Amino acid sequence: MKTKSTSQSAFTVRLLVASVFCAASVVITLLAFGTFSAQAQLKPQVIMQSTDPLVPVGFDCSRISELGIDKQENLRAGAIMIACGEAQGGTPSASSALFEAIESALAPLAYGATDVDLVTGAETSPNITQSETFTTVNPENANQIVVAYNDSRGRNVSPINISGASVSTDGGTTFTRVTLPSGQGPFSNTVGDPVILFNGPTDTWYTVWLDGACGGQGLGGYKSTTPWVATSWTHYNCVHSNSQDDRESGWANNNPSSIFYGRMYVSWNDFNRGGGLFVRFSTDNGTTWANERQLTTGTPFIRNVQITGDQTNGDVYIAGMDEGGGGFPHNNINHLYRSTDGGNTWTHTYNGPSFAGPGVGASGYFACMFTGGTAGVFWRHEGWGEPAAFNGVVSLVYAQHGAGADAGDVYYIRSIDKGVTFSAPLKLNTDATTRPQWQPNISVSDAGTLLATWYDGRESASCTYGSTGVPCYRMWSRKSNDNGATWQPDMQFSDVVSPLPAQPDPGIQATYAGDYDYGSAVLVKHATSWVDGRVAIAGSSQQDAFTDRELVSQSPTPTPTATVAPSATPTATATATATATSTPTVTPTATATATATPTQCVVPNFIGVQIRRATQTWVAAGFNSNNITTIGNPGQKITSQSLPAGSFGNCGTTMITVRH
Ligand SMILES: [Ca+2]
Ligand SMILES: [Ca+2]
Ligand SMILES: [Ca+2]
Repeated sequence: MKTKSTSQSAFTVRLLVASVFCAASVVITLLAFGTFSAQAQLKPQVIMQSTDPLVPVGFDCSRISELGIDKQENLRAGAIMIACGEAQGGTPSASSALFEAIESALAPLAYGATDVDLVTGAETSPNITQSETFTTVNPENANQIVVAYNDSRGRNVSPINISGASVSTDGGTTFTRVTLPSGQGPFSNTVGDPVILFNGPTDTWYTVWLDGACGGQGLGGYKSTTPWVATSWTHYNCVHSNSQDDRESGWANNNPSSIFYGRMYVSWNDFNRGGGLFVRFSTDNGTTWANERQLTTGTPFIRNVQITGDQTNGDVYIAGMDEGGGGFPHNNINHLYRSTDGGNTWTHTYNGPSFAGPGVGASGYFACMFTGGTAGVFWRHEGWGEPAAFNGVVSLVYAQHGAGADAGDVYYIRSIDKGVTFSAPLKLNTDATTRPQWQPNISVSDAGTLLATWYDGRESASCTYGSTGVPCYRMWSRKSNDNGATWQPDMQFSDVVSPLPAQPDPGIQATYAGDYDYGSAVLVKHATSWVDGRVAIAGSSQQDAFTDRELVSQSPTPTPTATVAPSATPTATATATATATSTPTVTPTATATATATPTQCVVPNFIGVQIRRATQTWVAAGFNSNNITTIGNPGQKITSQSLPAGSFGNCGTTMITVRH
């Protein structure tokens, strides 16, 4: 309670200040009044006083461009932009407080199961914003899932804490937001930008955040072997100490048969070094992080989009994006960097073609997907997606501007030569509308299935910031059962069409709705999370992080089958909620083969068989020796297989993964 009242009074002060200084969240004093134009008179030149832990006293606002503060996507940079008068904080919807219930359509048996709200426990306005997710499943126990996200619950506590996590121990059916007795999360003195990794050799979960204890805005965080126990999280040695790190990502090698087993990688942009793209890795299960490599100079600026790796061979990939100087409109270029030696050396393998970035306008550097909110535009998004890699095949999803007034479509490109050349882009959303699709993520399972998921406005005609009465978007997905060679139809993933949430926290950038969602997968399931506006507070739609999962074995067809998790309300087909959109159809890529009558083989039993005998068992059943992946050491016995014994599959193309 003490924390709560402190927080509320701090917010009251802030409101008063904001009314004088136009959304500044700190007390500011102007220097050199004479140099300001009439329009800029309210913008401070130097921050003389600050009660905000995110805004350093003495910060020279004229250094914003030099330090790339305007290009950084983290919440501290956002607070400095607000304090310098270059951006605004959030506000609730200005729309009527009349609450209109969102009509929640019955969840069709499309992709996924029942959505889960990750934000359990009380929410206290205005610090109620949760979004920007990173989801990791324990590869050794798929019942354990941890989602890390930005959580403004502790925006006004001391030390600050804008980082959150929710944990499931029942395979994703339920989640609990990890909360200390104080009412805050366990990640004190961190300011978001979530990464959550599982380190196999030590069975330890590592969060990586922008960490105040690592030089002010460096990289570090907390670790735990029992992530559902809030008090179990302890601070570990910093990944990198710095004051201007931004937009980190992470990946862990969890293949016990790899010579790089247990290695963890963290990539980021360092704005004290020109915005260059860097990567560090730990060879001792997170004890030390001394190995650093520089991938770009920062000229041109290449955003660290996300890092991933190939669990079959240990190769590591970083997707980057050249954002063409930002603003709107602007062009993007996808880049890819690869290491085949455990992070020691890196190759710039791909410099793609230029394409138009998604959005409808910009607030400063960042393009946004919608109009509305205090900045005039909302939901900043540059087109960032996520890479995935398996068996030497590299997948990448991203968003680009659609035709005419269509603010965004999501695309998939595929490389079969470890990221050197890519296929022609495949538009994943097959709708015939001009509605926006944006902010995609993708994961590959250890069985070679891919799940791409994105925000999709095809089921609405318009979106209104914060309005509970205007359904706006739903998560849609598309699955590939053959590592991206062919794709199943695009279908709904989340269960309702969500309103466009507001961002009511005045200490967080007004245009913020989460900058990314990192999906991931293990042998048996894909898991991914998103920001959802279906839960209203004080009559306004606001941001909650939600999650769902798709079983690798789940039938991708809308017809219920025995492999679909039982549902209390099975509906017939995905067309149950369809409006005028076209019926989803399978869109095979040019590489798809069209064998009319494929030869069928019977999947053998692997359970109890030694890893070293796996390939010969597979080949003896008639399958292709190239299409089996083993996880484990040669002498270990197999305990699980991605396809059930006795099932049928095409002898030439069926892929299987078996693990100890
Ligand atoms: Ca579109
Ligand atoms: Ca769902
Ligand atoms: Ca919330």
